[in-house]
Amino acid sequence: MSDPAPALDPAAVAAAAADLARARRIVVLTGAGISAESDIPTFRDTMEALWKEFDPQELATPEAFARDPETVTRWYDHRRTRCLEAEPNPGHRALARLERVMRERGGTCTILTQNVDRLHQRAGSEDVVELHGTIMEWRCTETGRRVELEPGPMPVFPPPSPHHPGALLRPDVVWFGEMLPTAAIERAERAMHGCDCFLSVGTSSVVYPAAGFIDAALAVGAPVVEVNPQATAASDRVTHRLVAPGGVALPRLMDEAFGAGTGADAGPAREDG
Ligand code: BV8
Repeated sequence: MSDPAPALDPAAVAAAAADLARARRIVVLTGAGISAESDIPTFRDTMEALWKEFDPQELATPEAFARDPETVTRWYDHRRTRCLEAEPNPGHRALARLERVMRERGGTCTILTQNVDRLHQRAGSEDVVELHGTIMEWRCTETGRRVELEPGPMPVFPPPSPHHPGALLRPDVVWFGEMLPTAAIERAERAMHGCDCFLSVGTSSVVYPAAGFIDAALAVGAPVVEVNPQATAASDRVTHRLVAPGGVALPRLMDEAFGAGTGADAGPAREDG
């Protein structure tokens, strides 16, 4: 178990909040850490008992799926049902509020998420780019057609595709070694135009091209706020570090930037917020 995060530094919160309050084109990169408080294990957490002997990076590849489609689809369906049982946490809700506050101010807040759990959307965020796809949709390996899934566990593994004889269903995620969806990259690049404040929340900042957006923000002179209880591969380059869980730091940051009560669950932001 990692050490408890130190208390949130008020000066760091104030400095980050000042940049956030001035911004009108906010981009937020999120990783598995923002869903940790929704009880969804991160990639670096020890895998749960059933899967502890598997390395996620080994399973999240086309090669693993080709070699052992049963094991890979069982792992993804297990994660899918975990995601369905999970609830958005105050960190997700604070980012949904941030999008609403920006809209009220004539600005934008775009989330570039590496996560596949759809908790941002369930928290109310609308401007979300799923860089690595979603575990909630699966597609035919032959036709690419997506299928609606039942909420409960799949009845058979690997699941046969209803769209093509002999084809299987695979999760609609981006595996290591696969290109990110062109539409997602294009949307992310459009969001980065004029970015004037970048948040990086709950990511170890080691997976590319997603982690590259941190340096893209720095390259256009946008302040970068990192929210993470641990140091990351980008910590020495960011502008502000809030060393705390996202569910603690993000509501605090929202309150500081836009007025108390705009944190995670408040109602419409106050005019002077
Ligand atoms: C690509 C979806 C072009 C699936 C994921 C060799 C061959 C091929 C490619 C490469 C190669 N070498 C490098 C690459 C590129 C590779 C890559 O970056 N590898 C890394 C490992 C070096 N990238 C790719 O392959 C990408 N495609 O490059 O295409 C190409 C094509 C062919 C050949 C060359 C190039 C595709 C990458 C996407 C992979 N799919 N997910 C699934 O979910 O199963 S990645 C997956 O892992 C996640 O989406 C995420 O991106 C990554 C895990 O990272 P994090 O989200 O950061 O999570 P992590 O557990 O690491 O960290 C959690 C953090 O949270 C920690 O910092 C922790 O402190 C913090 N935290 C914990 N609790 C909290 C918290 N923070 C806040 N609050 C808390 N409470």
